[in-house]
Amino acid sequence: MALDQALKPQAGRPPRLVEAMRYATLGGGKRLRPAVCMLGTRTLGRDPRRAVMPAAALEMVHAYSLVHDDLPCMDDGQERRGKPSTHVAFGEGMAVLAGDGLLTEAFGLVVNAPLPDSVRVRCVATLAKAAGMSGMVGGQALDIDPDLELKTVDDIEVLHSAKTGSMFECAAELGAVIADADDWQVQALWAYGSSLGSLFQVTDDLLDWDDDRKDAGEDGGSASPNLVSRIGPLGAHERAQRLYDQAVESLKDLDGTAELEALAALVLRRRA
Ligand code: GRG
Repeated sequence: MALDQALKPQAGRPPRLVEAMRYATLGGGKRLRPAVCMLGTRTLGRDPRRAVMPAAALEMVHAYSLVHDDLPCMDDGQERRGKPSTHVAFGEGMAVLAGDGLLTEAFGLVVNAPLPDSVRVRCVATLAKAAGMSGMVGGQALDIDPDLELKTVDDIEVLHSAKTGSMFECAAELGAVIADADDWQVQALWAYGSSLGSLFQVTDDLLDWDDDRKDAGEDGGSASPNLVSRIGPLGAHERAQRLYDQAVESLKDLDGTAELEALAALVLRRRA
């Protein structure tokens, strides 16, 4: 498995750091972003194995974001994927470094993927944009900025689209780029990833929306704004269905899209 291989203990790699990076990345997680990437490549008629290393890189960037998001200076999450979060298991300093290591090694993985130079360069640029300040990190910055009041549905959607949506858009776009797709195909997959990312976030908010949160106030005491508190559970379910329809509609000019449609249906109906 590419992730296991990328994170192998080796001479020169401090064992405890490798252990923390493996802990954060292996043995859990739905692997949604790599699935989107590899299915994107296959949908466009290429061997999905071409996408293995960029797909593993997407998961490493995702794992890093979860490690850092769980830190006491962010969400202070004590558990992740049913286990103590990385800083609880390894200490804060090691968790920061594990996240840093995952982000850095992810780019190394893309650069070393057995793909044409032009494809690798485009993958690096796309991943950097999605993970960086106009993507996931930017979204997280909006989320923690005490001077920003994110009250309206539009505000929350801007935040979600950057923080969560960017990595789904990136996954789908990488799938197309790796398949040497035409521009219109890249655009179609990007649009699919965009709707899928929003759908994922709505279902995430629905899953988070339990009685404890309602009791604790508008966002249930969470640092992060929840869409369900603004539009209600029914509104959120309707929105999820609309986003699913939109994701499927984005694929209408492509052939062989059953797997991507099934993945969107899985996200629509997910319970975890
Ligand atoms: C700290 C740089 C930095 C970024 C944090 C993505 C993110 C930005 C924070 C994660 C916080 C969070 C729980 C957001 C909700 C959406 C989300 C990304 C959920 C976790 O993704 P899944 O369900 O996770 O795909 P698994 O465990 O299945 O991989």
